[in-house]
Order: sequence, then C-alpha cells, then structure tokens
Amino acid sequence: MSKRVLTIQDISCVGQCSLTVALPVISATGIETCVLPSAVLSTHTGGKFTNFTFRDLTEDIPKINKSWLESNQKFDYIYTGYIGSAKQIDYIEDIINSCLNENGQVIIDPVMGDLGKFYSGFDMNYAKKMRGFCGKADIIMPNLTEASFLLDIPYIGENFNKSYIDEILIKLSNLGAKKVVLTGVSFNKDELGVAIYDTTSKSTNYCFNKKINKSFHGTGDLFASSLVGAIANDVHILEAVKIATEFVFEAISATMENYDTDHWYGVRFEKALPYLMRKLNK
Ligand code: PXL
Repeated sequence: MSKRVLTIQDISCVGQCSLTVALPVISATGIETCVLPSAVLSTHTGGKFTNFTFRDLTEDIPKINKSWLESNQKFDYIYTGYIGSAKQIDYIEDIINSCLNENGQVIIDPVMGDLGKFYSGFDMNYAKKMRGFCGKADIIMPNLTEASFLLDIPYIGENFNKSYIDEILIKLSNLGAKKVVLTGVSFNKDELGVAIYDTTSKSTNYCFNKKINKSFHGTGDLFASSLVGAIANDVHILEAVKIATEFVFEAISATMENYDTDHWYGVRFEKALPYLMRKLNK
C-alpha cells in the first residue's frame, strides 16, 4: 500500500523553507503529504526579515488530533521540523501515539538554530524539551549547532576532527534515537557532508559533496524533506542521504547559476525537482 507522510512544521508564507519546501518536495517523490502547520509566519525569521508576524497554532493541535481520531487518520511517517512552542511537543507526542501506524517511523529535524546561534524564539528550555522528544525518534537529523544545544555542550565552530564527530554521534544516539543523521560535517575546505550513525549496527558512515562557499536559508529543510521522501520510497538510509545531499547541491547550483539578489531568502529548489524525481525513478 502506498505510504502517507504527516509533516509538522511552520508555514513561512514567504521564505522558501519549512512547509513550503516539505510539501512540494515530498509530493514530488510520489508520496501523499499531509500537513499540520505549527505556526503561520509572514516570512521566515532569518536574514533581513525582521518584522515578521507569528501566529502560534499550539492550541489547534489537540482539536486537530481529536478530529483525526474520529475519522481514523493514520500515517506511516511523522516528520517534524520547526515547532512553534515547547508545549506543542507534548501535543505532537499525543498525535504520534494516536495516528502513527504500527511500524511507522518518527523522523525529527530538531530545527532551532544554525552557526552556533538559536533562531529567534528558541532557547535552552526549548532545547531541553527537544532533547526528550528526540529520544523517541527513529531518525534525528540535527546540524552541529542543534547537536550542541541538544547535548548542552559548547558549539566549537568548524574546528573539529573525526574523533569529535564520533563522540557527538554517540552522545546524540544516547538520547535514544535509533539513527542519527548529523549535517554540516566537513573535514576539509572543499567538502561538506553528513555523518550517519546507526545504533543497531553501531556503524558510522559519511556522505560528502563538493562544498559551495555560500550559505542559503532553507537548505536544511530541503535536505530533510528529500531524505524523508526517499525513505518513504523504501530507499536505504545511506542511499537516501546520498540522494538528499545531491538534491540540495543541485538546488543550490541552480540558484547560483542566475543569482538574483532579491531572492536572498531561499533556494530555487523547483528547478532541481526533476533531478530528485529521476533519482527515485518517478
Ligand atoms: O529553515 C528553518 C526555519 C523554519 N521556519 C522558520 C525559520 C527557519 C529558519 O530561520 O525562521 C520560521
């Protein structure tokens, strides 16, 4: 039977991140994508966007859960991204308990910061709550900033080596998730990639791509969404990570080809969707 994904994250009306990325990307992989918006923002909260509106939808979640219980909605994957409040995590756990199919998977992108800093609105209290939530996941996919907040250790920037990454992977897996996908890993200036730790086989794998020396908003969401889409297509996690990193690389390359300074806020991933579909034989 075909799979169904529920993704829970915000709608940034303008900004090419979170739901406006997850919905088209996962749909392009041929998977039905249901959504639960955690908040509605006029724009995302990064860069030059300073006067954004924020409507928190926390108290809608129990009502939506009740309605889904009544119509018996079930999902094979519940994938969470930017969550509007710590309280929402309790409500999302209720949704997982009532709506996730047996053998379904919980995939958590603990979105809360980048480059050593929290995004606007997040703090260590939220990180603590997220730490507990991550323990219940099948897969977590923090970047290095989020990993340091989850573990309550200092963010050391780009000055790390392989043994540091190995230590972080073990500490993250000790939170309780079955697999850890750590993004933003780089051991030399020309490559950027992902480290994957599997608690069952106790094995670590790496997946690198050529580094593009410009950072864009929304690339974490593009990576996470394409990874979820590939996994929902029964692609093995290591191959799924490879496809997702290549898709992000293609999307950034397409954005850089005709770079438009008015479009500073996100990646033009639309042009790379055919690439993702080809990779998944869609
Ligand atoms: O891309 C992560 C993200 C999601 N949602 C909102 C954000 C950000 C990053 O800045 O501001 C609202």
